[in-house]
Amino acid sequence: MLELYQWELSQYSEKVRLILDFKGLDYRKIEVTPGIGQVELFRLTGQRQVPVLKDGNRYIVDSTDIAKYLDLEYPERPLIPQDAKKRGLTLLIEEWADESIGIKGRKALFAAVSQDQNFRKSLLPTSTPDIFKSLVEGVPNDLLTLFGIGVGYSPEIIHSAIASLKQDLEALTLLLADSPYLTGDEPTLADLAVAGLSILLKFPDGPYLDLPASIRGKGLPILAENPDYQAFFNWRDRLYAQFRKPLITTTPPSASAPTSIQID
Ligand SMILES: N[C@@H](CCC(=O)N[C@@H](CS)C(=O)NCC(=O)O)C(=O)O
Repeated sequence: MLELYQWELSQYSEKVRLILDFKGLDYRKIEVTPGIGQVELFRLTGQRQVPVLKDGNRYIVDSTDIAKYLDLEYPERPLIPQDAKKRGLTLLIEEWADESIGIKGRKALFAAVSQDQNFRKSLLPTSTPDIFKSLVEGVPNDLLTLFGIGVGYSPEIIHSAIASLKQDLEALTLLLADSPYLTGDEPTLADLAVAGLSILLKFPDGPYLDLPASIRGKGLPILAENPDYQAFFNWRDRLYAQFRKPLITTTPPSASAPTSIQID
């Protein structure tokens, strides 16, 4: 069976999970322990980032390379269209999504947890003892790094990331105004990349992530609850309902629930 070395809260891992579900491929998740687990990952693959896909004795690193590998090896339900214009657009949007919402999403999540102590608390894994959850409520924002949430971004960096995410969401909403998918009438890698990478802007409403149910549908209010971008998030909900496999059990947390939260 395919194996995915991942973090549950990683947006690049989510992009690959969505692609695997779209293709109807079964896989086993291997939650990499930040730090020590990444040393092992480095030993196996020569780098320390997730996601990594293991197929037989092959390790494929990087969400884009994984997508291309899967399309080549498992051509059923193609991700990249043949038509030249659509193919070009798909590749362009996929690359853009990695570099824009993928990266800026971390900053939006950092801003969200900085503004909302309950959100911060609910991001902790379900297995965290209540006493520790209460402590986290009182933690000053600049100590968030200790919990692996964000890397201490400055207010200017956050402000500029949010301004540019607003433009991204406006652009995506416009692209989806008169077609069901980003490049036309059929779903492609462009849709799966954009939808999967956008989880940190607003977590999906449904039972898709092995994280506390209280974070479902939550995000930075200025993006997640902004009526201007509602059509985008509705589109994403539809895409998830169509293609993403819900978790079999969500509560109580399964044994594979992540034991730490790391998004960077
Ligand atoms: N270009 C990579 C980006 C992957 C990435 O940024 N992964 C993050 C988690 S979301 C990571 O592993 N960070 C840990 C590190 O850089 O040490 C991809 O598309 O897969």
